[in-house]
Amino acid sequence: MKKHEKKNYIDAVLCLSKRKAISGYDNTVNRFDDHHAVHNVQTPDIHFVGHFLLWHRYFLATYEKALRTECGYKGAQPYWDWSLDADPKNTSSTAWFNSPVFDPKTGFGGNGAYVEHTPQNNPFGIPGATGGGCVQDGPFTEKAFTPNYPSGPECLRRDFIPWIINSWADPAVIAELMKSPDYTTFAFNMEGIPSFDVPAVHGSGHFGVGGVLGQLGNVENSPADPLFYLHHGNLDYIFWKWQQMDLKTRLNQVGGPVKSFGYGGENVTLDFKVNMGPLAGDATLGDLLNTKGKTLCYTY
Ligand SMILES: [Cu+2]
Repeated sequence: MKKHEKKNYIDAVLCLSKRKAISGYDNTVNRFDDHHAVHNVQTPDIHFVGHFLLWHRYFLATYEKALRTECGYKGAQPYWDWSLDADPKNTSSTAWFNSPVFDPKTGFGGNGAYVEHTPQNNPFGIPGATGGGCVQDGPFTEKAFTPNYPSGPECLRRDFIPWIINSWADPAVIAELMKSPDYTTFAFNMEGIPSFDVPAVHGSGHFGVGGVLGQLGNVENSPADPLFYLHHGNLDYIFWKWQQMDLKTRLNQVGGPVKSFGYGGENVTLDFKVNMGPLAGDATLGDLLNTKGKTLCYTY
C-alpha cells in the first residue's frame, strides 16, 4: 500500500473507535469495541468448528463495511502477509520486528514495553516473549486508542515472540497447507490445535504479535488489536487462494464440527447459518464460500 493509503486505513480505524457503540454489550463504548465484543461473546461457538474460517471471513467483511459506510474509508481491507517477514532459517531472529506493518509513522506501531514473564502471568511457560506491556509507538498508543471491552479502558498490549512468526509463518508451512485436499482438512490444518508444539498458520500472527500478555494472543479478546483484521485478512487470502485452485468444488464444500472440538460428531452443512449478533444479518456457509455471493462482494 502507498503511504496515503495506509494513513487512510488507520484513520478510518481511529474514526471507528470514536463512533458510539450500538451493540449494547457491557463496557462497549465505540464501534470498534462492538466488533471486539461480538467476537468475544461468540468465542466458544466459532473456534475449532467447521465454520471457523467462514465466520471470520464474514466478521472481517462486516468490519470493512463499517469502516467504509461509517468512516468514509474508500480503500480495501488490507492483509499482513507474515510469510514475507518470517525467517525460518533463524528462528530467534527479531528481523520481523522491523516489518513495515509495525512502522511507528506509517504502520500500526510495534512491540509492547517489556514486562517480566513469571509462572503467574505465563502459566504455560511459553518461551521467548519480549514485550507484554503497552504499545510504545504508532497510532494506537494509550493516549490515542483504548479498547474498552470487556472490562473498561485499557492500553493495547503486544508481546512479540520471535520464533513463532519465524517458524509458524514459514512459507513452507503455508505451501504444505495449500496441499490440503478438501475443506475440512484445509480448515483443520490452518486452525491447528491448541498446542505450542505444532506449528499452525492461524496461530502465527496471534501468538507472534500478541504473545502471552498481548490482546492478540487471547482467543476471546484478539480483536482488541487492530492488527487482528490484517492477520485474519491474510488467513482469508490464503483460504481464497486455496479455493481458486478448484473453484467448482471449493465453492460448494464445507465440513467440520458444529460444536467446538466436536470432531466425529455433527458436521456443518452448506445451509448452516452463522450470525454477527447486532452487527449484521445471518448468512449461510454456502453463501459465504463465495466472496462474490449474496452477502459478500470482494476479491483479492
Ligand atoms: Cu477468532
